[in-house]
Amino acid sequence: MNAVDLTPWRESCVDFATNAICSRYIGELQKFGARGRQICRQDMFYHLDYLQAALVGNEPGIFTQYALWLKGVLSSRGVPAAHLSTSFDFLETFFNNNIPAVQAGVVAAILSAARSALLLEFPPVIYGQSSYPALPQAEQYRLSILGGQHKEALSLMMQVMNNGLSLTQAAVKLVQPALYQVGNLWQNNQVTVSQEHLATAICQNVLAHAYMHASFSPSVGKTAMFACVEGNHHSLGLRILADGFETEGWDVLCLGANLPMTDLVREVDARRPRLLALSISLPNHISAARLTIELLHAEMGSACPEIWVGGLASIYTPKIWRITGADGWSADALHALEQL
Ligand code: B12
Repeated sequence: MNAVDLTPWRESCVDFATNAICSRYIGELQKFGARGRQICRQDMFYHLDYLQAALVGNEPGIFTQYALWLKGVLSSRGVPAAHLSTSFDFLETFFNNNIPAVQAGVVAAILSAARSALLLEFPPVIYGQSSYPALPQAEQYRLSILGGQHKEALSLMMQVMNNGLSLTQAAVKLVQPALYQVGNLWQNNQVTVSQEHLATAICQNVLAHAYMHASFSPSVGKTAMFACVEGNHHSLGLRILADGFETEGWDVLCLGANLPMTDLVREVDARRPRLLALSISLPNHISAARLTIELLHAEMGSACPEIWVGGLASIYTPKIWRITGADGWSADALHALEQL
């Protein structure tokens, strides 16, 4: 059976569930004014995004992980997580009343697994484990980027490179674990969105500076193109990967964050790289990658380059990357370079 496509129902489902939840919790929501309703609505769209990702991946765990992650985010901000299960009830009611029974059954099973995990009080999901051990300096580096200590962060990066680590090793073992930890702290409401942005901006500068000090192998005469799929704004990991390829002698075209699908296809067709690397960070980017790859195959046929996917969304659910139709996957930039 093809994955149920919830797209035609998005607006009506979100309207229904938002109205229902706002009526149920009218007293509690009043203190947030019109914003309360807006946030509720936005959350319903997120629920549907993750529900769709679970359907596309045929992997209910994607939605359960999301529910547990969101429970952590909400509880750390003093929002009772009981609302979550009730929201899922309303989504289930909507689909029971609006889509064929077999499909509604699949949706209901995913929602029900998530509700059970919430009820059983499974611990919150943390999206922040690197596959390589972090360097001892990673903790100091994290403190520097969160404190806005740009020069200190840069000096730690240069120190580990002067100690013999390559640009990619330093990025994966110093910068990456520090940023994963920043994400965990944001999740627990221990750092603000501004601090997260500050930390990212410093890392971008540190990486640009470190690039100037990297060692580069002679050209291997191959070109790779790098892009975040449409909707993905997490471009820093992609940059580390692209810079890593460059140090290995590849010619690199890094197109950065949130590239519209049709523009990407046009660019790939015009430049004909040997390899295309697509980055996916949130589970709803899995569908975007799948659609992009389908479009590339349809437009380019046998001229389509080899395609790899990677990024956070591909790490926590084993083999989920296969759903995208890509030819290869790696957990991080070091792992990717080992496969060249
Ligand atoms: C910085 C950051 C942002 C920045 C990104 C800025 C930028 N220019 O990149 C901004 C502010 C834009 C952002 C926005 C959001 N973010 Co954010 N973000 C992060 C954070 C803290 C760090 C990301 C990062 O750079 N990591 C370090 C890099 C080096 O790691 P990486 O991306 O995994 O990349 C490595 C590998 O995955 C791999 N790789 C990556 N791409 C590819 C591609 C291929 C082909 C291959 C082979 C390998 C590969 O190689 C890389 C290098 O080793 C993460 C925390 C985390 N755990 O990552 C949260 C995080 C990813 N964000 C999160 C969320 C929720 C959001 C928002 C929805 C928040 C919001 N409410 O606005 C939005 C969504 C935006 C969107 N639509 O994409 C959550 C996602 C949770 C989930 N349920 O999946 C996280 C995990 C935070 C958390 N712990 O809760 N975010």
